[in-house]
Amino acid sequence: VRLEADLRAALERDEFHIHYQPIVSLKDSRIVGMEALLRWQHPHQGLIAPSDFIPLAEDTGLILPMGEWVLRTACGHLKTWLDNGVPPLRLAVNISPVQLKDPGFTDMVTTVIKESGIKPDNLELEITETVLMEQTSSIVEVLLKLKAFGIHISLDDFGTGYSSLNYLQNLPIDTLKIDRSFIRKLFFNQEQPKIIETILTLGNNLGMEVIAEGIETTEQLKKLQAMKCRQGQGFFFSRPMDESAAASLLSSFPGAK
Ligand code: G
Ligand code: G
Ligand code: MN
Ligand code: NA
Repeated sequence: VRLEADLRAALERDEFHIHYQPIVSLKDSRIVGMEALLRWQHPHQGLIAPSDFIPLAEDTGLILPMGEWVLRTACGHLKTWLDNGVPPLRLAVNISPVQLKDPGFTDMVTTVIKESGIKPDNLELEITETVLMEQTSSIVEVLLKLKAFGIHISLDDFGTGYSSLNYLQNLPIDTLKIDRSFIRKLFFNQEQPKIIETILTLGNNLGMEVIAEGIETTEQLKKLQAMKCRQGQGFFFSRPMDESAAASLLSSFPGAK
């Protein structure tokens, strides 16, 4: 209960921060995007990870103002980077299923984009498979509207949920993010690379971009390059960093697509 009260106050007290992790081209390590990752600097408990407060935020509905804050703040950061001459890159923002089900979601997103002055093409919303399982017509409608507005949609943690090939075909998904558990197990046995290859083929055949998450070693990178995986993310390239570190990395690094 204490945490819930703290969570309510956190937005007003400016205790939330966004960290950024680069998404890179595996061919040449150029930065093609940045994923926004929420952090809570609690006054007494220190840094609290999203997995420790997002479920509570979802249960209490606080995820709505919190998610709007994340989107607005991250779009503002992106605008500043672009205004400072950083080559075009895509901002990836995680979206909770609770947000997707909120009737005001589409309007909120389009308003924030217009107000922050970025192009919809510069924004990718990351959703998880579980939300698609429900396949409610309202969620399909929301995704189609966002797509029509020019926003990209990616499927996060791909392969861990109850993937249905049906929704991949019916929904406007632009990008599959292969869950990091597959990359971690890459050399555990002979089947693992085949699973990743199959996801790559699936994505390619459906005209989707595929991002390998959780790349931590040169060996993993080399293997993924050999499999013709084009994009990746992980501690091997960079850990998530605060906005000022992200801004200086971007200005020293030719990004682009
Ligand atoms: O950054 P970290 O590994 O702690 O993230 C843990 C989980 O929290 C990940 O699944 C990530 O997608 C999720 N997450 C991070 N930031 C946000 C956010 O702004 N909104 C939502 N809904 N989830 C987030
Ligand atoms: O579920 P989602 O993909 O949004 O989760 C993002 C989380 O994954 C972030 O909290 C980030 O810290 C974490 N992460 C990013 N790269 C790596 C990595 O190479 N290894 C591990 N173990 N975690 C990572
Ligand atoms: Mn994510
Ligand atoms: Na993921």
